[in-house]
Order: sequence, then C-alpha cells, then structure tokens
Amino acid sequence: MLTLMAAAFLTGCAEDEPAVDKGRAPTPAQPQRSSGESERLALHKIASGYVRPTWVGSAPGDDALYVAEQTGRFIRRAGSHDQVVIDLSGETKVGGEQGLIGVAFAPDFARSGRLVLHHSDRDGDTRIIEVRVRDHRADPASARVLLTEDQPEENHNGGGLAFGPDGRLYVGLGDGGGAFDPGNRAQDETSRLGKMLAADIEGRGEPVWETVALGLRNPWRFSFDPALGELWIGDVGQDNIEEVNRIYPEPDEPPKNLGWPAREGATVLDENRLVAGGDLIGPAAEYTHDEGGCSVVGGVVYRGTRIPALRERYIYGDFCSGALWTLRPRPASQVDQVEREAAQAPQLTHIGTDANGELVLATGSGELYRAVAAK
Ligand SMILES: [Ca+2]
Repeated sequence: MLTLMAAAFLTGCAEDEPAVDKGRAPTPAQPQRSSGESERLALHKIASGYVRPTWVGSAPGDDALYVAEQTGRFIRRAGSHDQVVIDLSGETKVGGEQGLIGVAFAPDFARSGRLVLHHSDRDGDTRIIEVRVRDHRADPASARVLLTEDQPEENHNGGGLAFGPDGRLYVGLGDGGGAFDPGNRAQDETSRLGKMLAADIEGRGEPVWETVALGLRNPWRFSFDPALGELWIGDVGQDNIEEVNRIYPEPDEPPKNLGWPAREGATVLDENRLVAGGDLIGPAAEYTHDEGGCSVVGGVVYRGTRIPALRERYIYGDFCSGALWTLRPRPASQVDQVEREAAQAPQLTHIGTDANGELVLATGSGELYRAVAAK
C-alpha cells in the first residue's frame, strides 16, 4: 500500500512538469540484460493435443483450467475432462498471429459469468467480445461487441487482455503490421494501433476507450501484478531486441510513450519518429535475438507458494527458443537479477496461473505445462 500511495504522490507532482517532446526526451534508465543462469523451476507436461493453444489460466471461483485454441475453441479443463465453453471457429480467421488470441475473466466472473475474448473476425480484423457463461457454456450469438478495429496486415494484431486493479478492461493492440511500423501508427494518437487501451465495460453501452500507453509494437502478452497494480508488458521486437516494460497506469493522465518505432528496446532507430507526447518509458529488461529468441511472451509476477525460489519474481519467455527468464522487481520501476532459467518451453505462447496462483504454460505445439520447484 505504501508503494501505491507513493506512486499516487509522485504522479500528482508530475502534472506541473512539461510534456516530453522529441527534442527533450529523457534517456530511459538502461534496461537490464540477462546476468546469469539459474534453475528455480522445472516443467511438468500436464496435457497435449490442443490445437495451437494461445492461452491457459483460471477463472475466479473455479478450480478448473481454461484453454484457448487459436482456431477458436475456448475449453474448460476439469481434471482431464474437457468441455467447450464457446466455439468461435466459424467466425474466426486463423493465421500466424490471428485467431482466438486473448482471454480475460471479469473479476466478478463467479457471480456474473462475464468472459472477454479477443479474436480475429472472418476478415482478419480485431473483434473483442463479452459473453456470459452459464453452467460452463456461452452462446456466441449473445456476444456483446466491446471493440472492433481494422487490421491492415495479418501480423502484429496484439492479443493480450486483462482487467486492471481499477476494474477496467485493458487491451493490447499491435502496430498493424508490416516491418518498422510503416504508418508510424504506434505514435499516431488518433489510431488505436500500437496502443494499450483501457475502458470501463460495465453497463450495456459502447465502452469509451482511453489510451494508457502508446509506442507499442506488438503487446502479445501482458499482466497486472495485483499486489502493486503495475502492468508488465512483453513487447515483441523487430529484428533484434525483445523487451519487457513495466508501467503504472494512471487514469486520465497522458499515455506513457513506450518508444516504438523510434526505438527498439532502448536502442534508437529513428528519433524523428517519436512524434507523440507522453512520458517516454524505456524497457525494464531486454534481450537480443542472439541471446535467445525472436518473440517475447510477457508473463506474470509469481505470487504462488509451490516454488519458493520464484516468489515475487517476474517470469517471461520467448516463443521461438522457448527460453524462460526470471527477474527481481525493485522499487522505482527498476529490476535486477535477470537470469535465464534452465527449463525451456519451445513455442511458448502464454504463461498463466491456476486457481492457486501457480504457473501454467501453453505452447503452440499443443502442450500445457505446470511449473514446479526444481529438484
Ligand atoms: Ca519500447
């Protein structure tokens, strides 16, 4: 709570400071790189045979696991028994980065049955819907559309969804695709592409989306650390650098500027493309493709109990190499102890948590894994 109060105090002060522009952009603190290796966790395969699972996790008030298949089915897995909650395959375009790509359960799911799904419609455009689950089933025809967005390309459609500690729904959208954000959309404050958006989705009206962060390339996965209210984003890089961003969203404040496409990680590509305002926030951690991978998969701050060595560390990984890293969050948005773990999850797509806050992982090859303490 002290941290929350301190953050609120600091943001109060920030109102008097001039907005950042490209000529006066501060240099972000240098992001942390992997400084060693560790063996804190092992992975136990708990299931296989899913069709390109993109998400695994749990629902408030339910001990079961839930799995999203990229092809459009959303499945409740109780023990080893699978039940399809909703099947969007008839209205979903599936591609490398398109399909059913994001899931969030409303905090009041146990009472309301509200479930939010992010999928690509038949034209390949973003469609985010709310459905109501009753007795583990939801009717696609009852969907309420929360957000639609034209996607110029088949890549960089974003994906991540999460409810924040403020109760709002957060949505990550990529820059619309192509290499190096050809339209500079991530810095275009009139575009929803390349943004982190948030909206109050209570009621039946059309949500009003606020831009919380801009300058994103492809926030495939992000999560809130509920203990501190911070948002951790894995932003997929272009040719060289994968990054982890850590921000504290502040409603009604100007959006944070995460730098893309002027910067890839902390590396300046073309500062003239930094045209949007907002505090420029550099990555907390980054790794190069030489160090192991090509697409970061943002994870979670571990607050379970079964892996004591992982407690309060942030875990993330890479889709291409299956590498997993963990780091230690420090005050004032700093991190240290960035270490590559011995365990690997090739084709990693998502790091989620079960009903007890323990880690579960999904891979594009169809497997689910549970993380346990290394022997
Ligand atoms: Ca960035």
